[in-house]
Amino acid sequence: MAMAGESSNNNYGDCDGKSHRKVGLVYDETMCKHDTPNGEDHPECPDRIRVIWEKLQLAGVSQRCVVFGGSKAEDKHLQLVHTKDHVSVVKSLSTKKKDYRRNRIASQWNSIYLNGSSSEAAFLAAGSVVELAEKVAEGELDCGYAIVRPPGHHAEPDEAMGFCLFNNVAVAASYLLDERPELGVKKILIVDWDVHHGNGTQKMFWKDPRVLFFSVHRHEHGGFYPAGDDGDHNMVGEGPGEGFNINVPWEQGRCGDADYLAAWDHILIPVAKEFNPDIILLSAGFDAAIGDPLGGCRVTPYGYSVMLKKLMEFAQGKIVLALEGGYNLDSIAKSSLACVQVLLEDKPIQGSSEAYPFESTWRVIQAVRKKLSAYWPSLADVLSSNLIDQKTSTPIIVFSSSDSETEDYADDILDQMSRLNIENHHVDTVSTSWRRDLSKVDVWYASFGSNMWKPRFLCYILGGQVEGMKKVCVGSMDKTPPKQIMWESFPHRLFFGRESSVTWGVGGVAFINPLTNLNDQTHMCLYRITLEQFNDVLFQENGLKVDSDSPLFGLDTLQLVEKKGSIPLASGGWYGNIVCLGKECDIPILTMTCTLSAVEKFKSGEIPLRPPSEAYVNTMVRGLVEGGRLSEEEAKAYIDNAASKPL
Ligand code: Q9C
Ligand code: ZN
Repeated sequence: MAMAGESSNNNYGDCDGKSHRKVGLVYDETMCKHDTPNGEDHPECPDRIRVIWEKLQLAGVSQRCVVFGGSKAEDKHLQLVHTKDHVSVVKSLSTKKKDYRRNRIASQWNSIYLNGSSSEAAFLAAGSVVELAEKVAEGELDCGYAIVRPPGHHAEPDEAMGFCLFNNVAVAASYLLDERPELGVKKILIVDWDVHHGNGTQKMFWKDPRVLFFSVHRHEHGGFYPAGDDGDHNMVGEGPGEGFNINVPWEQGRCGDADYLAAWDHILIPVAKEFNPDIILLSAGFDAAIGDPLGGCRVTPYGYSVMLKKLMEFAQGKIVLALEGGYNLDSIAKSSLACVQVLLEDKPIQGSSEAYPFESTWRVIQAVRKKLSAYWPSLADVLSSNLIDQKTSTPIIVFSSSDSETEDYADDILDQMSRLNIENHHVDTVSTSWRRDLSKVDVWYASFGSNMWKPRFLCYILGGQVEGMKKVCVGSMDKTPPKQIMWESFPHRLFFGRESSVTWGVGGVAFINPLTNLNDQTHMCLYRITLEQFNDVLFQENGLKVDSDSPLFGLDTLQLVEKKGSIPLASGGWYGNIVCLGKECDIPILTMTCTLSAVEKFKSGEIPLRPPSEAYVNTMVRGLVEGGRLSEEEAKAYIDNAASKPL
């Protein structure tokens, strides 16, 4: 454990001959004990904080800071933003003797794993940010960086989410405002530059004008994690908090320094001047960093250093960074070092950025300014056309990530299935009557292709379009998101066949052999949806309208498939074979693949096997990595293996 005494130097401005600010760092090895229960790899891994700490030590900067070990948050402080229930559920995790009890709790939350040390780490993470914020607010320190995990900004009042158990930054903000009025902190600016939207923090201060929450995140019209509308720029807060919530939702990935700095210069900095915060808390995730496996953005250490420098102009430089996400170990270590050098006011970090923001970036910035100008006069001016003409255009997308492997067949199917009355847009009582029955039955839809990537699958439910897709999905009639998501492996052979598809261009698409083989293992992401939604997925996979007056797969067929294992569908097509892989919680697990006779043709060479295109591989790898199933390396090897073995 790092102890305060480890700080080799408490005499600021003389020992090393340079004057610098009094910077606090929190690092505590105990927070490394929070890990997956079964030793599986996960992007939010213990090494994240270790590599940051080691980098700061090797660079000789931690020795110039005041270092603290973590301290545990008090229940009553956690309860300033969380429910009593949530605090006690997290506390109880450590006393559970069996992993399965914790697994059950974890499975009720979105993207959470738990082990026997998760609770301790969560209390330490929150408590450490509280302690550091207190010391900065008191003036004992000028600023600081809490290198903590688990992260916090997705955690909501009553639930853990997105690798986060307690909302560390929100707890610290409420602590200063509600528990330490004598410190005079009346206005707090929370900046969240993690690549994901800080949904939890937003919710906690939604009606609170004392906290200005600013989040810049990859949003993709609600397709990027955490999916939905919460991160939209129209979400400005409510009641007395109206105007004190600012979202800058990127429409695309690949955003880098130029995009982020444009958001700083044209939104955050002018608003911060007007708001004039007493202290800044920074939800410092580094998953928008170049090289991050989840973020897909391109911020450099230099970019982070400039963003931070600009924030240090406010609140007399009182700023507290708390680590949130960031999953490329090298990127987060370098970005963290750049930030601590800025906190220490060392000489500016060297670097350069790409020249211009994306066209979509200017569009987003203009929309945010327009919406927020009602509350912040400094945003009212229209940006000059000279400025917004400076842009990088987005390359034309030449493939679609639609998983519709039947797409080239779609025209044939449309003919065959004219009985589905696909041109008819009206929804009458006949066409919806089957929906009522099927909406009451749950199934697991098991995906092994690009649908493993959740945002891509969600397009079939919520409607919309994610990176790489040519067309917008209409979504299901019932837009309830999957009730549960889980990963499992099945003893089936994954393989790739066909010359090309409209979706992915040249290269094969994924199938599994409907027959089991205990030597094989296919990773699948299971989405718990209704049978009605499953039909809407089938319709969309087959290029059909969702307002059909009969289901493709009804209760009778469900019964049949549970008995027989697999049945071909009337739709024909490449994915017209529904296979039942078993049951989970007494709910049937269904997937779609080719028929057995097609497998025979693949075996004989009558239909050629083909490796998948790069774009298709990337989407599958992304699904496996973001889902926490495999590391990037493992995912690539897994796909590569399936694509290169003979059948
Ligand atoms: N199929 C932070 O960066 N992805 N959290 C889950 C599920 C969750 C990220 C994908 C990403 C959470 C703090
Ligand atoms: Zn994140």
